[in-house]
Amino acid sequence: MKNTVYLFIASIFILFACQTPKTITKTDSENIRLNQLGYYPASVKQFIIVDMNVSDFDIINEENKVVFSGELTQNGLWEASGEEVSSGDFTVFNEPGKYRILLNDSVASYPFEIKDNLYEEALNAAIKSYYFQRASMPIDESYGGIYKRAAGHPDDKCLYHPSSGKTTGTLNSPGGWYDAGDYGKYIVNASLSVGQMLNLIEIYPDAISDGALNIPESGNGVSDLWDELKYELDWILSMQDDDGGVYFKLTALHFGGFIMPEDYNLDRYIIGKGTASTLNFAAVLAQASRLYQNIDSSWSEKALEASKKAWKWAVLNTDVPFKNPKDVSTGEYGDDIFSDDFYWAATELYITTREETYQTYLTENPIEYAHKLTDSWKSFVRNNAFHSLLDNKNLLNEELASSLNANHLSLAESIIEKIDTNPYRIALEQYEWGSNSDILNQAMILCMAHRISGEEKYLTGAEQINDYIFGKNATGYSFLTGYGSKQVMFPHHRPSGADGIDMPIPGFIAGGPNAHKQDKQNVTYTSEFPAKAYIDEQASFASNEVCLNWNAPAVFVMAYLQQVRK
Ligand code: G3I
Ligand code: 9MR
Repeated sequence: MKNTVYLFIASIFILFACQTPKTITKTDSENIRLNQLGYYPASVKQFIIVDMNVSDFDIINEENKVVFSGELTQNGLWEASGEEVSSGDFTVFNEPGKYRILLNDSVASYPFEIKDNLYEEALNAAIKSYYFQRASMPIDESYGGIYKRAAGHPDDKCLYHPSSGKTTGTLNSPGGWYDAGDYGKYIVNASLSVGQMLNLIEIYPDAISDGALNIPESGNGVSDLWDELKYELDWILSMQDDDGGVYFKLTALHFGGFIMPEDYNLDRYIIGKGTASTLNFAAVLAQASRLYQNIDSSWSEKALEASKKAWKWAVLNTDVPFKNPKDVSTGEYGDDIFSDDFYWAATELYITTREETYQTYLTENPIEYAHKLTDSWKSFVRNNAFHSLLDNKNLLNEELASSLNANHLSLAESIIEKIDTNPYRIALEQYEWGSNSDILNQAMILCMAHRISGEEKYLTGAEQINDYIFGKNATGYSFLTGYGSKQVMFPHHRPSGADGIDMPIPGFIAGGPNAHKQDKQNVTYTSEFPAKAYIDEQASFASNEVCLNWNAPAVFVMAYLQQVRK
């Protein structure tokens, strides 16, 4: 029996090897949507065909010879994109190499690879994008190459805006990362994003080695990811008032022009102080405190003290939302529900201190186990908490541990069900500002489900979703700058726009399709469909900006896949 199978495989191989190469009349077809980086040998390998009447496909190698053939499945109309969709699957073909998909003997896709270590470079770039966002220090040529630049924003004498509660003096609050395409620094978004990546290093402390990123700290004996996160954590730590409350943001009064950081000419202010910023600060510093204990014990102690002090402030100030004052128009990151922020802070404080009062808080104040889409800086804090708890189940009472486990798997199951019924084999039907982060957060949830259950279907789901980011989507773009065949060239990112270099700085996830098109006065969208409401123009801040909290889940998902697939 075994011999017959071998014979069969060998004859197919010979059949393919003897054929004459195909004559391709059209390459880089926009109608074939695939992961433009490719697939790990062991991965699910799917692609999408839109608006073409075809029933089968071939995979061709670099000599244009067919190495695999398969049938397409008709998936029907996708209302979000207005396309007739079919899909192909060549999961069983796992021979490393460079290939294209071929339709009708003549129409070929962008090239892709089947290989080990598929995401290594893209992952490193996605982390290094944070280095390029560093405030208050130059990007030297030895680390930044052509993207070298002078230091911007010393932020050593920031003025207090009255909304901070202070009217005199200045705050020294240097360093940290710029939030996005703008040069602001915002505590809630910083904390959420660092928290998501701390979730990664709690699971895989060695995911990124020392030296992998070529940053100034490379070679110091500490993982470059840990070093990069510490640059932001030190800034976060500087934003606490003496009474324990944490300022909301450090920005100018308004967004400035598309100029380099070093040319920035607006006064920088410390603005607001509220419950969300204080609790998110408490959470991420408690989380970091336990993880950095062996790296810098005195910093770790300081971080925990600051975290506890912040918690105390929040307990006395349970409902202080932040709203932009009349004279301020930089990012608002509005939120007026704090139960999830309390839950995240209590979670991290409990895991780090093991003090029972925090676990009691969690048990007495349960929150819905859900993934609430959009605005992850406010909606995903709960998931950060769940992920930390799932990774420290041994510290929890049995009831809490088992309900979290069951709830996570049923959340993951609901995502899988959506994938199975969606023509693109993804789980997102709603396209809002930063939709790419919604989709990556869904993939992150599936990675966590795989981690706690070991079930392959969750990993498959995470890969199906992640393929979307690299081109299996209704726009055909690969959304990580510098990667893929159809690249984002004009992100709404001030340094990329102002540096005079054609290629944008690599490693940034663009916001993605946004049905609400809040920037439609600045740009002309070409489609009415939500999943196509994206435009690669610098002016499109609502679909083509970059942002800390959009890169963070990309880092988690790619690093997770690298760990389990490579
Ligand atoms: O969800 C509602 C939807 O129900 C409603 O129909 C629609 C109508 O316009 O609005 C939707 O809400 C939008 C929300 O994003 C959804 O995510 C808001 O209009 C929109 O204003 C809001 O945009 C936020 C944007 O800042 C403007 O405040 C983005 O979420 C947020 O990610 C973005 O964050 C900015 C920072 O402020 C500054 N730094 C860059 C960063 C990224 O763009
Ligand atoms: O450039 C700003 C971007 O960094 C912000 O995230 C975005 C959020 O509202 O706003 C952009 O600034 C725009 C402003 O909001 C409206 N007028 C056009 C500005 C961009 O040119």
